[in-house]
Amino acid sequence: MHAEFRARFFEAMGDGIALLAAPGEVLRNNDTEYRYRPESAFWQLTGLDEPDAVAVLWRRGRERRFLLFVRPRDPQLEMWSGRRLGPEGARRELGAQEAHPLAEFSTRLDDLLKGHTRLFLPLDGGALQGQALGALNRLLRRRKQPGALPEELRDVKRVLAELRLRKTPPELARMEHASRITGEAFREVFRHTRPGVAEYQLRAVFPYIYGVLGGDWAFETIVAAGANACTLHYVSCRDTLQDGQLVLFDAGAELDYYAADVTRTIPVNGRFSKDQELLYRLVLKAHQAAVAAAGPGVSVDDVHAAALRETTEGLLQLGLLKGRLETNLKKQAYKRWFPHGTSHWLGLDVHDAGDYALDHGPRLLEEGMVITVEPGLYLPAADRKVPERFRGIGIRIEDDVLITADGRRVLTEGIPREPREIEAAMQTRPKYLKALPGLK
Ligand SMILES: [Mn+2]
Repeated sequence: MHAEFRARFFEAMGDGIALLAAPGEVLRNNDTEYRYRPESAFWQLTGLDEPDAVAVLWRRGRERRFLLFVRPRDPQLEMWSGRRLGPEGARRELGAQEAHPLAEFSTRLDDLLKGHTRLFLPLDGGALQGQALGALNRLLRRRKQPGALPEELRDVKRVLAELRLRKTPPELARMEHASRITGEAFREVFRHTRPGVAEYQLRAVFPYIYGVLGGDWAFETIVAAGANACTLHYVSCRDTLQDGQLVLFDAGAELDYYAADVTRTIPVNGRFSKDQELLYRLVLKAHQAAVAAAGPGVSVDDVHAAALRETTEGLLQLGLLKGRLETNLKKQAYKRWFPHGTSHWLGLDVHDAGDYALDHGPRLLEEGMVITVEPGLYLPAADRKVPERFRGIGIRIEDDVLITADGRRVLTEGIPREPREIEAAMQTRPKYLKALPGLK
C-alpha cells in the first residue's frame, strides 16, 4: 500500500526532491505523553509509525530514491518505550533504499539538495521548513558555478492531499471495516441508552467496542443529551440522560488509521415524541436529499444546497421561518439553526486533506472520493424565535458516502436511521456489555 502510494507520488511530483517529517511525541503532563499517532501523510508515504523521523524522496528522470532518517536503535531506551526499527529495520521492513540515524539528517541535507531544481517541503512554518530553507540559503550563498539547486518551492502536503482524495481498493477496504466496527458500537450504545445513564458512561462504550473488534477511535466521541446537542463540539459529557430528551452521538472508529464518522440522534426513553419526530424527520429529509445529490460530477456545495433546500422548506412548514423558500435560501435564514456545512472529506484524517475549491470553481466529486453527509438542526433552549415545544433540541444525522462511477454508496448504511428502526434497535439485547451500572 505504501510502495504503491510512493509510486503515485513520484508520478505526481515529477523531477525534484521532497522532504517530510514525522513529529515528535507530545507531553500530556509530567512524564506522560499522549499516545503517538503518526501524521497521516507521513504514514501513508512511508508506513513508519514512529515519531522523530524524516523521509526524503527524490526523482531525477527514471531514477527514484526513498530515504529515511529514523531514531537509532537503543536497547536501554527501547526497554522503556518500546522497539525502534532503526536504520537497518527501515531498509528491511519499509523498503527504504537508504536509511540513517535522524541526527545525520542535518549534516547530509545540503548534499541532498544539490542537483535538484525543485524542492517539495511542508510550507507550514514548522521546523523542517526552517531547516530546509536554511540549507538552501547556505547553498545559494556558496554557489560558485551554475549547478542545479532548487529554485522552485512546492508544498509537499498539497501534492499529497491531492493524491489522498481518491481512495484505492485497499484503503476502501479499511474504511469499510472502520464503518462496520462503528456500526457495532452504535448498536450496542443504543441498547444501553435509557434515562439515568450518564453521557460519559455511553461515551466509554464506543472505544470499548472499537477495541474489542480490533480498531481504535478516530476522534473524541460526542455524547450530548438534550440541549447539550446544540453545542456542536460538546465533549465534556458530564450530564445524565433525562426521560423525554434526545441524545446525540457523534463517533467513529479508526482502522489502520482510516476513519469512520457517524452521527445518530435517538430518544433517551426509547420513543420519539411527536414534536421530536417532526424535527427529526425534517433533518432526515435533508439527509436523504443530500445523499441523493452526491455523485460524480457534482460538488460538495451542490450536496450542501440539497440539504439546505430541504431544511429551509421544513422550517417554513413548521413555522420557524416565514415567507418564500427562495428568499429564505438567499438570506441564508437557516444559518441560525444549521450553521455548519453538510460534508467534509473523510479518510486517514477524519476531516481529510484536500481542497474543496479549485482555481476555476468548486471541485467536482469523482469515483473513489469519500465524503460525510451530516445535516443538522440546533434549536437552543434560550432561542425565543423557536416555539417553546421545540427549544433545547439538537439533531444531526451523519453517514459516510463513497462516490462511485454511477452514483454513491453509503458505507455506514446499516446503522439504524429511521425513527422506527432506531426504536426497535434500542430494544435488542446487549451483545458485548451485559449492562451499565446504575448511578446514584
Ligand atoms: Mn463529520
